[in-house]
Formats: sequence, structure tokens, C-alpha cells
Amino acid sequence: MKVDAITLRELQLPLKHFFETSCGRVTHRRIFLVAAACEGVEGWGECVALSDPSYSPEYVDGAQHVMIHHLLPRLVGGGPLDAADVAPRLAKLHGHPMAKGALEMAVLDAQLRAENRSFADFLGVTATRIPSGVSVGIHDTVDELLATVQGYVDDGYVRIKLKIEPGNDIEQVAAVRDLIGPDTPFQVDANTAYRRTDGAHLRRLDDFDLLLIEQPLPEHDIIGHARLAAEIATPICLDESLVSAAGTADAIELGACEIANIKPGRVGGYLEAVRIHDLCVAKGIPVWCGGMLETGIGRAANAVLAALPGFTLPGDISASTRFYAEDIVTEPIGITDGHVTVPTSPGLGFEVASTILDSFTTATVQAL
Ligand code: NPG
Repeated sequence: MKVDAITLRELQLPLKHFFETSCGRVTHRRIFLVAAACEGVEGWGECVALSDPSYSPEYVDGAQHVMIHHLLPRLVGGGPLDAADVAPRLAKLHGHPMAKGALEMAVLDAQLRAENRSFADFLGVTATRIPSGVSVGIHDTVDELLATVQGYVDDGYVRIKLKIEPGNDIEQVAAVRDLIGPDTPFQVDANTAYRRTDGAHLRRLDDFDLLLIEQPLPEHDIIGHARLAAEIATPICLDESLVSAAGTADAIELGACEIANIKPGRVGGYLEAVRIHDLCVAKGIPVWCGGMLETGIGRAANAVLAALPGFTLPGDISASTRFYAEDIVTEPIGITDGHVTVPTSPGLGFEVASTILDSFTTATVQAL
């Protein structure tokens, strides 16, 4: 396909309630979308970078800059392409997987729409629905936390993930486990907040029968995660550390990654996400699909990816109403009996609602 035009859009979406992690508190989500016009069809990509480099080195302004000045010239300079060409064409440019992944996503969406083909068909998924987990932020008080968790239990979410950090961990985990009972799947996410010396403290989490602890240590500390895995019974899951299939293979071999969180945006796109899934299946590592407070664009595509058979744990693919009061740029995503329906429409699985999109758009750049 020939890429005729690329439009970058920025949106500001207010969150219903602040979302706090050990990286900080988010009250508005600055969303960065890419629209690729290719031979009469339009494909959409969503860049999952946050507004500041608190989760990973990428951030919205940086992603836009690298896209305009470095990625796009190289991408279109090579002539017509399909989604599988995007990563190889950009491979000589280091880093920036979130920006690269958004471009690949837009091209893949356009390509599938041009073929009138669904992403589900492209991936060969047969599941029609996926279990929905919810990610719960750090709260100011335990009572407020329990009220929030009870609301999600009432909504039917099948798995609770709780954000933790030093000083906001054992007491909160104990209280939530007590509330939800022993049978509800429950996991925690530290977003790199602990250090190698925290092993004895983190071993206290073993009392709560958690599915996993996600990314306890800094992203580059693979050896530290391997040591921690030997020190505590709760399985270690990596998120921020995993940015490629090759790096994931190394982390698994070193014993640092007992479970993998796959976020397509973090690893450079859906095609690399599938490679990581396939690798984990071959190595017997359970995987699940993470989220980055995406609009319906990213969430719909994630719901298709998470229907692959290796995704044996519920992902962070919650209803549109989890974070946003308004519809989220596409048709709303709902949960029924704790599950999200796998979309099967042509393209990545969403239709953009242009009036809603326009009403939240704060900037538009014609990048090509
Ligand atoms: O459901 O989209 C969602 C959010 C899931 O907790 C979630 N994302 O580290 O996994 C993460 C995390 C995150 C989001 C961290 C935003 C920092 C900011």
C-alpha cells in the first residue's frame, strides 16, 4: 500500500477518577493518535506513551517529534509497504517502540480494512470473548480502596489487579484479599517501585495467594528479578522490562520472567506482540494483555490479540466506563458476565466516532 497522508491527533480525555500508580497520579489522559490515509482507506494507530516519561522513556511530545523527524521519512521513503515492512524499515533507528508501534498499527488497520478482513481472521483467533480484569490504582485510604474494589466486583470483573508501592502494599493487599475472598484471582503491580534489598518484605505477599507480582524492580534489573523469583513464591511477571521478543527470551532463560504482560504498544506493535506470545507458548510461560488507558482504538485491538490461545490469564481490558465518563472515541466496550466480546469488524476492530473524536481533539498535525 502507498501511504498518501499521515495525520497526528492529540486528545485530552478527563478520567472519571484519578489513577495513581507508583509512577504518579494521572487525572487526564493525553492521547496521541495516528491516522494513515492509504489508497482511499484510513487506518488508525494509538501511541500508548504517557505525557511524561514516568512509565517508560517515551512521552507524547517525544513520540511526535521522533515520528515527524525520523520515523516517517524513513517509512515512506522506501515506497509502498504493508504492516510487516514497518518494523524492518525502522530497525536502524534505536528505541521508540511506542512511536513505531503506533505507525505499524495504523498501517495494519488500513491494510486490513482495504482487504475487508478482520484482525481476528488475520491472527486466526477463534475465541469469541475474553475474560476482563480491572486495574485498581493506589488510594488515599484503605476504606476508599475497598469501596472501589467492591464496585468492580459488583460490575463482574473476573480479576483484580492492585497497584502497590512501599508503604502502600501489605495492609492494602490483606484488606482486598479479605474483601474479595480466597477464590477471586488477585494480582499486584509495583511499576518498578522496589529494590533488590526488598526481597524479605515482598515475601510477605506470599501469604495472599496472588496470581503474580508485576514488575517489582527497575526495568533493566533482569538479574534482580531472577534472584527475587528464587526468593519469593509469588510468580514474577515482567511488564516495563519487556520491549522485544529477543529481550523476553533472555529474561525467560535467566529465570526472571515467570509470567509475561504483553502490551503491544510497549513492544513496538502487534506483530512483535504475537512473536512474544508465540515464544512464551513455546517456553510454557503464561501471558496476559496489559493496558495503557487506551481509547476504544487500542482496547479493541488488544481484545483481539488477547483471544490468542497463550493468553491464559485475564488482561487489563476493562469496559470503556472504567476510566472514562464519555464514550472513548469508538463505540463503547462493555463487559458481560465479566467478559469482553472479541471484535470482528474489518480492520483492527473499531469504528472511530468522529464527532466524539473532534470534541476531544486539542491539536492536529499534518505530518505527511
Ligand atoms: O486498564 O488500561 C488499563 C490500565 C492498566 O494499570 C494499567 N496500566 O503499568 O500496567 C501498567 C499501567 C499503567 C498505566 C501504568 C498508566 C502507568 C500509567
